[in-house]
Amino acid sequence: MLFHDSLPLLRDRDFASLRRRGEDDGYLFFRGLLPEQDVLRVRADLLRVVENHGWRTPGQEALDDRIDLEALDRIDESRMRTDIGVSAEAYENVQKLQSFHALPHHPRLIDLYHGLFDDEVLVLAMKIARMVTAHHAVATTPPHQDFPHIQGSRDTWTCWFPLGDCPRSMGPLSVLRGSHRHGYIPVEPAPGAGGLAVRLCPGEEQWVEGDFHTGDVLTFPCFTVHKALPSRFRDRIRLSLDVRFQPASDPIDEKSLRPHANLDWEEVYADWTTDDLKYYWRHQSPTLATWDDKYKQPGPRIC
Ligand SMILES: O=C(O)CCC(=O)C(=O)O
Repeated sequence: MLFHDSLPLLRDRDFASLRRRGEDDGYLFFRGLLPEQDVLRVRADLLRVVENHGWRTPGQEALDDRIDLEALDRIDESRMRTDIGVSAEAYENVQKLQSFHALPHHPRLIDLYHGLFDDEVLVLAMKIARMVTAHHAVATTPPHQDFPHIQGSRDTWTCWFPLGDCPRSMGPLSVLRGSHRHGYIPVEPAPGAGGLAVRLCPGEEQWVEGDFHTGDVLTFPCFTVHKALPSRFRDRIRLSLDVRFQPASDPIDEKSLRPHANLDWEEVYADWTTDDLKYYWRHQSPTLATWDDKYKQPGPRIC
């Protein structure tokens, strides 16, 4: 089944219908929500990091996602961020990019979540870039829910978008339609980002997918089961962002206010040219939630 485009409803500012569709399907997909140039600027910045680490040919066209897999594959697993797809050092350099942190605050995204929540929006400070490669230690993201990993508000929505065209052959996300209605689903260990997979029951097969173009956005609540499709290309890097949004009045886990790397915020901010987004969440005085490890413990599922 292919994604249903909800951009016409957003253009009509019909948030009641968008909320209803989100409740029915467990996802919303928007064709061309973000301006291409804004997305491609971040793509170029990430590819520059990839180039600086020697995994591209120097002088390669700025937006070209082909990589030197042989060079990347020489990196020992212990130095890899296998949940991301490149080395920990490269990922730290991405986490320091102002453009990467700024894009999720795009007015079109804030407007969308403001309408969905009918509340002030809190963008979780922990923002994630995936730089998925065919490195030998990297596995395709398994079917999972975000709630065990993020916790905090049960009204958190994940926003996933590729930094460039990402047809199904390149391994974008796919969602299990209606799966959010089950609430929390017990997990088991699995290879791939997050290290946990939900236990699916026979018949839970309504996977929805699509070819993404630059600017397309997929969003879903934190109980929707989703996974990545496998990439057919060993010599290309799949670049995407996943960022979370919640009503500002809801509690948030403290981890979501930290960088998604072994860095503190001052290290992240070291080369930023403006201050407006530094510690922005402090102005919203978020309430802290209590983390519960039980959601990450493997458990049985009765089908
Ligand atoms: O991009 C991926 O492969 C994983 C992203 C994901 O699972 C998420 O956004 O929750």
